Amino acid sequence: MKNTIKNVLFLLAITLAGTVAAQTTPQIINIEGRKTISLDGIWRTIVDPFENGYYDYRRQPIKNGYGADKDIVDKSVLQEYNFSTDRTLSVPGDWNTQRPELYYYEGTVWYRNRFQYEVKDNKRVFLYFGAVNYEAIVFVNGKEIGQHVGGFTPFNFEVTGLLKTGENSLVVKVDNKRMLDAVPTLNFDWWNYGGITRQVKLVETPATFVRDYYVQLKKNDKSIINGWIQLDGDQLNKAVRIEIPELKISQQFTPNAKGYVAFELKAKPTLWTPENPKLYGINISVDDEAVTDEIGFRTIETKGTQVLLNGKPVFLRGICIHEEAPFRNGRAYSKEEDITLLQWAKEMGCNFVRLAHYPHNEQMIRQAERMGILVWSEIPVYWTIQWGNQETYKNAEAQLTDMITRDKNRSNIIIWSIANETPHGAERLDFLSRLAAKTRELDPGRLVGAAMEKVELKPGVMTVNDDLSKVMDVLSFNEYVGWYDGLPEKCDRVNWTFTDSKPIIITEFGGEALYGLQGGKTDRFTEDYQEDLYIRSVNMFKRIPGLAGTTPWILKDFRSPRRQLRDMQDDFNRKGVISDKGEKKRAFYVMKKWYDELKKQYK
Ligand code: GCB
Repeated sequence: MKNTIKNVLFLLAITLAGTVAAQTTPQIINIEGRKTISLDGIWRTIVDPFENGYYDYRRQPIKNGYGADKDIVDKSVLQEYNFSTDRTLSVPGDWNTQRPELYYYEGTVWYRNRFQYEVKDNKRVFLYFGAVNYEAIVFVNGKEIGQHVGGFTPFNFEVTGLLKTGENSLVVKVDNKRMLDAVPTLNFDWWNYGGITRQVKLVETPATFVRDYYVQLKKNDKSIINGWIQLDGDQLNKAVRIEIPELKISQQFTPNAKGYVAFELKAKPTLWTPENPKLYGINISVDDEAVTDEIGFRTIETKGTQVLLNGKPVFLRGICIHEEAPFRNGRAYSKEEDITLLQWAKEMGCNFVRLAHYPHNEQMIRQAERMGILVWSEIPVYWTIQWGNQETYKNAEAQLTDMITRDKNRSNIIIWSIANETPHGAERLDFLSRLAAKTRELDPGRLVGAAMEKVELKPGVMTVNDDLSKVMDVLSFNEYVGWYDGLPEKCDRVNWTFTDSKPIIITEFGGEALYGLQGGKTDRFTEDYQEDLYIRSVNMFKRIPGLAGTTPWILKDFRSPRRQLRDMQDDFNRKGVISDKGEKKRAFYVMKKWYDELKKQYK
């Protein structure tokens, strides 16, 4: 009884604090460093192309839709769905590669998980999703608790007071329909994998807990660790402690009335570098409940055409990667898959990856950080989205904010990318300038980039002529000389000139090849063509003044419905330097040779 009263008071307190679930709650970062219960596994599903479980025949939302998760107990009652007898899908995972009939499917699939839970006194509980593509509507024990839009970023809802001891029902309506006003929009060159593509967890926290924090070196100062901590709960002025045992740091701070405290700590950490990716264990605690993390310290800046890592010029020996599993070609989500992809990049001599074209899962970035790989992280503002639509802008800004919120403590991320190959125009410039400003407001410590496009000023003279470059820290662009623009020999005839004095990063180049296909050097889709193109591209790069990095397109062949040439593409973009089955093409070794040379030059 005493406990029940305590619990009611506790619930009342957090209700008054305005934190009981209704919408997504502010992102809780570093889920791995907290107490969690996994809800991954085999979920029941209903494929619902007409959204029958959400709308009635007048297209009005229905009260007792599939979210109610009712069992059929009384056979005289008409009920036209039953999760318990329907088919299953694995979570995490895309649906397209789990069931053949869902290969091209775009629309709604309902997911249901019934799980056991024990309500604990004085604990708050949140429901966390790593990512759901594209729209999620979430129901807990029959009640709609909120929605989320955007396929590659995490979100959470507070479910304190909504869960009960015993069996609970969780239903998610997942919809991956492409839409004109969405981010990305209707048209993109990758597979629109639908589903609950990343982990689902319950996160248990004390009444007042550390929700978010930023701990990094002060911009361009190697002797000060600065940052802030944000508490969540009903006692926001509780003391917080930050400990970095290896640096002998243990300090306590008192947050302000909003639960926020900013700090500066004197320290001389060993700097994180690709060669020595040193990470420090760190604990941030309120009372005796600590969040644990591993954080590296480094500086990043530009000087003229150079990128300086810890004050020293670095050449970004990169490769682009899509979040596709190395051998089975669905959405990648496991640590093992991420490690394989990153090991391939390392084997090629990379110290940098461009994680295209959307935020990859958190593990991928953490794993890259442990392996000493720098990261370019991107949001899916891709090709031609609705630049004049304020809702579209808000959507893009929310995805940017969620990405930065999640990954701002990763020392290996050096560039936030806000767009890929977007068409020039006033509305687009305004949209992207606002996004760039937002990026700097959220994280003043990193560089801002976008994959722009090249132009041919006059025959054989190339440049980037884009007003967007004025608001970028790096001059990054895609060029496909020798594939979309002429034959490989064109690379020999091209010279590059730039007016901006900024580091140049070639964010894409390359061409398609079917692994093992032989032919003449101008026969498209042969390895001979691709290899020759890479050799000539590298020679061309050696003539580019101010070149600071390259990320060829792409590490591995990936699925795209735009790639329809039978017996060559078969729904794969074949620009990988590795095939969809993990076989290395000859172009892989061209890059490796060059990157090995560069490694020596930049020692
Ligand atoms: C690009 C896009 C990339 C495509 C690639 C291609 O410029 O940025 O998403 O997949 O070209 O293969 O055409």
